[in-house]
Amino acid sequence: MNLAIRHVRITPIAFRDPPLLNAAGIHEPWALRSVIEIETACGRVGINETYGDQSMLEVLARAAPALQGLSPWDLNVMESRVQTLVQPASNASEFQGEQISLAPGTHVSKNVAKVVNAFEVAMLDLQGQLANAPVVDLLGGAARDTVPFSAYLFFKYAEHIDHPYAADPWGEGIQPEALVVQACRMIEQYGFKSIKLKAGVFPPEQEVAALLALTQAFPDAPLRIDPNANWSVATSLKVIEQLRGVLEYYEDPAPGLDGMAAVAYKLREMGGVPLATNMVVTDYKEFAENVRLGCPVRIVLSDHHYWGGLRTTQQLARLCQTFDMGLSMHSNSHLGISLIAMTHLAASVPHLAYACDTHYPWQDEEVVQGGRLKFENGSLRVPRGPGLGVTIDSEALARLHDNYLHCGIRNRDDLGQMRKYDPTFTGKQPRY
Ligand code: GKR
Ligand code: MG
Repeated sequence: MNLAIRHVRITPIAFRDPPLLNAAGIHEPWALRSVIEIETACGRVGINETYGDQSMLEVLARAAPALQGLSPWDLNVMESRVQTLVQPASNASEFQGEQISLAPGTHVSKNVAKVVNAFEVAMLDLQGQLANAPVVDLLGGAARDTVPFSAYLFFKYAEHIDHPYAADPWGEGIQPEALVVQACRMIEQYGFKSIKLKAGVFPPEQEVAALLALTQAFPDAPLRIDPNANWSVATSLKVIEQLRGVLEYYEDPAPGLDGMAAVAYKLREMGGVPLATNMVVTDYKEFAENVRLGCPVRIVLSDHHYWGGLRTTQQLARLCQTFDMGLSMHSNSHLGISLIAMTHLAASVPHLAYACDTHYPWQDEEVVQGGRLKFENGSLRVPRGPGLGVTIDSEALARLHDNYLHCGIRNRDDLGQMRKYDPTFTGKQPRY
């Protein structure tokens, strides 16, 4: 069997995404991803899913030759070749575009990590097929058979301003009662046990009211709120005063590690809730800085798509354990290949103690054979088949690629989309 890698296919796709509101603006009607297929000379194919913005597609194309001739087992060689081909340019600007970055998926300095992940997961999928073992076993075996996810609620409009297709079934979600209805619907459909509210959109009083309504409706559900750093330190402290005893963790209230530290030090005096982040501890350098400051952030919301893959996220878990910090998972709009990779990874990390984020309920399309993945009681069962345990539905891939070709979007732009609704919207942070 000739296992040398011969072809790398990178297919950009677009799928319907509802008008979800956040600190940067609003989701566009189409979310972008890319599907990676790595094929060996003997015809085996390993797959993965990652970001689909133009800059990511360019960097993936630049790095693809790194895989030529490698065996699926050559992860370390792949990583060093990718490093050589994709070093971030020293004069590269911090963020691409003017909007605030809600996840470091757009951060130039994450290019190497993002590409290593893109190839690593597909190579692990190949390894699993060859060893006839699920990816979770290649990662040391399952610490749990099912992985819990949380109900990820958003303030939202009923329809996109550009009306590219029929309105989604979730309706408008602005007032606290509507958020409770949204939670009921999501929990009924998926069985989630924890709830996260994406905030930083409306005046904090309105968002606090929504959270209090949720805690009344679901008194046993662990709750989180995430304004994506759109609150000042003073506002963050005022909000937590009103949410005393309500939150499981407080996610990215204030901007920057300094802002988070200022909030954390005050919270400690109040014997308070831990801070979690996917914005200020996003790589090992930032992890070290957090430690130097005495760990103001107590929970890292990891994401293998920009941390550099499944194995490095396992190492991150060890570090978190060493410093007595918690670990969970962040998400962006995604489909089933990403979800299943998250599931294998989360199952392999004994230290993971919180339900992971997922945007999955907000999507209704799929690219894997068999269609939408099924949650049981808010959790996904870790597949026991070889590799990732999912394969590509080639008709669906062609359809989603056709969406990409026709949707007219090439980079995620929540700010630009929001300006269609409100031309004066600045997206300046922190807004409140
Ligand atoms: O999808 O609008 C969104 C989220 O705000 C996303 O971009 C964030 O990266 O979910 C993310 C978070 O937890 O910050
Ligand atoms: Mg977050």
